[in-house]
Amino acid sequence: MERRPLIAGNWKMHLTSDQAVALARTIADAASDVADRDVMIAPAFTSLPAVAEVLADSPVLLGAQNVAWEEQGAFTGEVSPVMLREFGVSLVIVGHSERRHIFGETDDLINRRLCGALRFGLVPILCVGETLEDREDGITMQILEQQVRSGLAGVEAGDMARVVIAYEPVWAIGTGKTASKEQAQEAHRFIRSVVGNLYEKKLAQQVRILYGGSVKPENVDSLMAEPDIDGALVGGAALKSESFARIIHFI
Ligand code: G2H
Repeated sequence: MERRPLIAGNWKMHLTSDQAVALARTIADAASDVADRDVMIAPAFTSLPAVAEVLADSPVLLGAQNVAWEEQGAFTGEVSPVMLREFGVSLVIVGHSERRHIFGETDDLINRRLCGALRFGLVPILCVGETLEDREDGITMQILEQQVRSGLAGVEAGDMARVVIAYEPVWAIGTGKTASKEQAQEAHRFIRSVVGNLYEKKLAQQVRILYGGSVKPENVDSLMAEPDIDGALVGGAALKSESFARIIHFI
């Protein structure tokens, strides 16, 4: 089953709007020759309108870093899926480990965000991943299974085909440590099997599973060569145009 790769840049809480526009321009240029893969950048909410203008004639997709689940209402500090769509956002990250660990987002909250994204036509990127302690305790796969099952609760097969999953081992995020390609492949294959148990095997074969955690030009080719790795969610290296340009041109 051919799955179209997706390279997604997560800019986290970096860059003013002017800086974001400048970086988006260089990425749009760098991605202009890319036809066989998807490229996405997710700036801070405040930069979305300006970056959307830059990407208007570009194949680069606009993503957001989080989303609420209602169209509007008394949800101070949140941004609705409808508000994101207004600026051409098509994908949204949910359940990033920084949301889970710094802001205390629970599996239930993340599931609500994911279902809200789907309901309003956005593609959710559901992030899952174990901590170093989980790995050392030998419970990596249980944690991944629980996060995948909870994150996808109530999602019907028809919607599941649109969901993207990102495996991001917490110990590899922003630390410079990358999971070995064997560790990443093992986790990706396991996540695909969990999806296969929840839905059909055929559907699991269609779902894109990204790797995230210190992806850089030096390791992207070997990670992408693994059979169950369908793309990358890139943080630090997505903020440098040369690095990200090389990553989107992975071999
Ligand atoms: C993981 C990743 C992007 P980095 O958070 O989601 O960041 O590539 O800096 O580890």
